[in-house]
Amino acid sequence: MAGNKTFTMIKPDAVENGHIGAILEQINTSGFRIVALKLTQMTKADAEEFYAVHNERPFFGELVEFMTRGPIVAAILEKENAVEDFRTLIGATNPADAAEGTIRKKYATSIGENAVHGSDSDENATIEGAFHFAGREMF
Ligand code: RTP
Ligand code: MG
Repeated sequence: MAGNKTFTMIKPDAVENGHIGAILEQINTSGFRIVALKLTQMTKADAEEFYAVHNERPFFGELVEFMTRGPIVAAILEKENAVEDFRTLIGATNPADAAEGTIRKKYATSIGENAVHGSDSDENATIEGAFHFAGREMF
């Protein structure tokens, strides 16, 4: 079943701009089932751990600042081919390069503040889901 799940966050920019409802609607109508869902805020330590893979990158400090400045919506989603299909649904990291109709094209403001996260592998989907949710919060 791990191959059928992905993990997402609606990032602080999209929450601030009032896009939670529209983004969840697009996720649902695109065939993803919500397995786990909550509004939460990451601490600096949480964000540094979650994004540890990027800790040598020049944008790391900015990324941690951004991801901790307000609440996010964390969710686990289920669908066949979930990881790849969800990354198609959200579009390119930079909204300027994102395809028409994608979530980032519609709601992201910049390469850094790009509205949503999507896991990049089945393995990371499992790790990231477990980072945010206890077993009893997954349905
Ligand atoms: P994500 O992990 O959030 O789904 O995004 P992604 O795979 O498309 O992009 P990734 O390379 O994993 O980068 C993670 C997040 O870091 C921020 N970023 N800022 N200022 C910059 O040049 C820059 N590059 C990346 C973005 O928030 C990106 O989503
Ligand atoms: Mg990534």
